[in-house]
Amino acid sequence: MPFRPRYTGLIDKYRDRLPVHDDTRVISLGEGNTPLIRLNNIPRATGKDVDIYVKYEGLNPTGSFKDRGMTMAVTKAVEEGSRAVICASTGNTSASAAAYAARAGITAFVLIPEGKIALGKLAQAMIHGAVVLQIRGNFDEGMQLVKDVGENTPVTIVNSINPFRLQGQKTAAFEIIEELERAPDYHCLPVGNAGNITAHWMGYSEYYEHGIVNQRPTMVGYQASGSAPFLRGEMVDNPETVATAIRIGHPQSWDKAWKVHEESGGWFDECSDAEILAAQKLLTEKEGIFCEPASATSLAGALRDIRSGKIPEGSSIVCTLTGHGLKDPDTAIKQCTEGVITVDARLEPVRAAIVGNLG
Ligand code: AN7
Repeated sequence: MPFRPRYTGLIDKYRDRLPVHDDTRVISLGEGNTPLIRLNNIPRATGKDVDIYVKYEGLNPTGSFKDRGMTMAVTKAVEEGSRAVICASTGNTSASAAAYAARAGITAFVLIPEGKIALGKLAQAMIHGAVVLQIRGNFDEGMQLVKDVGENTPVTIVNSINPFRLQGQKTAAFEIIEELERAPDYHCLPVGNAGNITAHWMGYSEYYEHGIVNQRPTMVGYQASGSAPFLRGEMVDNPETVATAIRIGHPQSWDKAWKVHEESGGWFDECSDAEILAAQKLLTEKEGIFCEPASATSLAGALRDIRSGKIPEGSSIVCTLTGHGLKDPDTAIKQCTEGVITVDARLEPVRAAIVGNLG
């Protein structure tokens, strides 16, 4: 059968800029190449003259940006002869590791905090056949366990401490530059372990150093208030937030992210859970874009900084929407106070409900 795929994933696309060989067996699900969507209604409502774009990473194969890093990490693990990968996760890394391990025909072990990962992510890890270890503890404790067990067990760690992860994730910056034909003025991201903000800066810097662009963005990282070690200036032992993806108190890329902060002239700030959920709802209702709560942190923070003028008028801003809204249906439904209207299966009550809601 003829098969001419239109797009074969980011390793094929950016082969020259990634640590792979011509004969490397690539483990791919067609990740990357996600839409950069210009917001229409939300910028107008700020009353400020700004261009806001969202990079919709929820449209990756497993529904989050983690796939960019996982295609690299699993490709290299297989190349090195590994038969198993392992990660600790707040959910998305485990979903991605499970899928790419399945694709490669190897085993995935995932450590997740019991009761604290969104339903969709748990479903993904389970259905792809990962060995799921729920720990009675949080992500940070799981991460330490993974590091400890990885020392003398034949498993490859695929958390973002694996350098191939960041290599894959830097390609998001390449895509943005190619579409805007320049770097944006500001790039806003949610920050948990701070691997992604570091990877984006690597990508922007690479294109800058190779003369493809003559400017790099100011990098801005937003954290949930209950899980904001970069704001506290020290590790947080009992992180809490509705945005479970970023319920992380001991970021693994601590030093790297402070370097990004310094080199890009950017800043960190925090958003309350209420602000995060409001931004998630705003995006769904005003733009038709559904991201998970953690992802909305980038927009929540950006909107505050646009309104205050910290991000000046005339700026172009990219907000990364790191994961799909369907990952966390429970939180989405809880936010919808209007609920659902139940009626008899007859014309009159249906018509009455429509007329009563035409607004
Ligand atoms: C939707 O899955 O750490 O700052 O274990 O799932 O690079 O950690 C997830 C992180 C943002 C934070 N948005 O990125 C995991 C995990 C979403 C995420 C982040 C995560 P980093």
